[in-house]
Amino acid sequence: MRTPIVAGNWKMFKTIAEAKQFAEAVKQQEEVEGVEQVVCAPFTALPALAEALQGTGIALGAQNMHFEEQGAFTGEISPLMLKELGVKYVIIGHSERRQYFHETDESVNKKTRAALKHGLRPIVCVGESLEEREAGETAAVVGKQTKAALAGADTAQLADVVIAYEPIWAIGTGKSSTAADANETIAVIRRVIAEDFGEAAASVVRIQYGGSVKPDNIASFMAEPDIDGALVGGASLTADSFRGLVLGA
Ligand code: G2H
Repeated sequence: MRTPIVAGNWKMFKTIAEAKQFAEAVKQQEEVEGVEQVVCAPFTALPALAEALQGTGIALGAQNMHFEEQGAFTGEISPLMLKELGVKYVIIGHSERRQYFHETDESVNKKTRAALKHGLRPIVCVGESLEEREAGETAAVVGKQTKAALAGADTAQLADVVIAYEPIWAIGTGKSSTAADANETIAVIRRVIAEDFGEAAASVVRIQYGGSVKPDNIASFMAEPDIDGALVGGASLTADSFRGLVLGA
């Protein structure tokens, strides 16, 4: 059995003060069991959140990291720095990073392996563009991205890997994939993992859907057999909406 996982991706939203307000609001809510909850916050808010989220059951996540432990990489943050803050998850290769910051399958692979090496759980993002979808290339594109991201990983580490399938055309657009379509692509991802790492390892990898997930549509995705959770941007920004997502998961 794979534990469902709901992860908020705050993107470049929330100052430290705003992040603390979110945590305070979460503390007023009753805890929800049976769903793993993660908030992936901007680097600047992580130290304050590490403290403020204590006792809430919400784990801390980052949105990116460099693959080296240290070095002359101006503006970058290393896995060791995230570990020191108590970060448990790190989003790797979100489509916005691939599109605006030139991340490639190669850098995604280096970061994924670095995260695993340092005991951080990567949330590896894959997904096709509208053009690729219309050309019937969805399975080939996400299959290639998945294989590239996980190349060289140890089979034993796969239980710590989360994949987020986010069709690019569904991100922040209000257009979500149908649950059945998302499940079909996610099943392809699981099959591709099984090809490289075996059925047993593939069966423990959690695969999320992402792209305009909201409290009122998350249940339809979670009802699908291969969808194990959601990576959520806009609808993860308030404590009420985040709770709605968790209750629906
Ligand atoms: C996709 C998603 C979060 P949103 O980027 O990763 O954002 O839920 O706003 O579409």
